[in-house]
Amino acid sequence: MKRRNFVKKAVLSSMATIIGTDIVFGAWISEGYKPLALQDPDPYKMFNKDKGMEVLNDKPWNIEAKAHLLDERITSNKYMFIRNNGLIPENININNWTLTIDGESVKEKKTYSLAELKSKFPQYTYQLTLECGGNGRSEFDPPAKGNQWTVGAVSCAEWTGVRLRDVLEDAGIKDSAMYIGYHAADVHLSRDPKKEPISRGAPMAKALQDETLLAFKMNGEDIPIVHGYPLRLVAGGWPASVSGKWVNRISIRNKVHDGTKMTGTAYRVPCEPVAPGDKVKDEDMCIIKSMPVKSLITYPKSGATIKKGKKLNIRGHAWAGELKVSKMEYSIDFGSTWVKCPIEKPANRLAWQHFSAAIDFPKKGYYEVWARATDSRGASQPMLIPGWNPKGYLNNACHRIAIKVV
Ligand SMILES: Nc1nc2c(c(=O)[nH]1)N[C@H]1C(S)=C(S)[C@@H](COP(=O)(O)O)O[C@H]1N2
Ligand SMILES: [Mo]
Repeated sequence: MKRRNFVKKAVLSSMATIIGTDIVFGAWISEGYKPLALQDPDPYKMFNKDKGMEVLNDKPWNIEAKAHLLDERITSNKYMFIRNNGLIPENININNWTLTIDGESVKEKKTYSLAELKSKFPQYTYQLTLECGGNGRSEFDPPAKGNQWTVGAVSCAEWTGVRLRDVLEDAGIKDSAMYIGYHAADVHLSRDPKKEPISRGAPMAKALQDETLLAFKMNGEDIPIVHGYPLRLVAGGWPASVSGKWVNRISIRNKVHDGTKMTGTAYRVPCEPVAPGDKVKDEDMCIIKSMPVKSLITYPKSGATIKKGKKLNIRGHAWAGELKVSKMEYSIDFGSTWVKCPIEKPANRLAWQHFSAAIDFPKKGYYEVWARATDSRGASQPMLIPGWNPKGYLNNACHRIAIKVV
């Protein structure tokens, strides 16, 4: 008799994790069979997301929040956007997960287990703003290819881990070091094991900052699988693509990292402004570093109604990449006049900052509330769409909500 191929225990347990409960007769599932619950998965259940989130793509999974869902001071998993370039790794076993530090500019190639990372190095917790470089892409005209993010590809969660710097220094950094590049366990859409979905990085100066973490906790718990469990690089203030999920190797490079989505036009903008629709040569595209100043009105939801004579309380967050937000203003007359409103200090460097205001409206009718942040170097958000670029990155135009006074 032919022996049945049973699914491996690890596969079974990861299927059970995704389904969210034990598969009681799981041992009888034959290899290659996908339980129905996984054939047409409900992303909201699978990833524990709020039903108000918007699925932009399912292969790979890309899911965004709406402005009013981001009202919390610290973003919880339910409202955190998902940006995957490939397939989520399966069969994660934290007991044999390792992180290797290698590259041309490492003094001694070293491999650490998760337990070693946690016990050998001090742990730090920071609130860190992660915004996808393509957040706001949907507004560009002519349109740019890629996920049509509106405003919801941003989060600020609390991350706990060890400093990347401490680990790199433990392995030893040669004078020739210029850049770090991450490698991760996710799978290319083609399932070709030789291809990486994404392998980006950052200059040494960013890698060595206090707040650049190799994180294993998000909001005090294990990082959710889709957000990089069991180990994730978190580099707040830069395009979130630098924050590699499921990281298992970091290379200290003696040149700008040349991994997947580091080269060509990926995560790059024209070095000099171009006219909308212009073709730009690869060599005229520059890597995005710090994200620009931006803000979001998270309360009330656009479309809210208020009684004449009542003040409208608004609130939201503002962030400015590597910089601080030093001024916050709102306008109710389509940007012709602006009123300053209070902006709180960040919980730590690279955390978003909270603002609020109480607004009086002169008479009944339709209004828009526009919000505008200014960074510590004096750069403000543009009122409408900023410089067009071929891939639709860095749209930091003022956020607007509609209000009816009745
Ligand atoms: N390994 C890996 N890391 C990754 C990605 C990915 O596809 N694979 N996507 C990047 C991009 S483009 C973004 S915007 C953020 C999204 O993080 P989140 O899904 O946790 O919100 O992760 C980054 N890190
Ligand atoms: Mo991204």
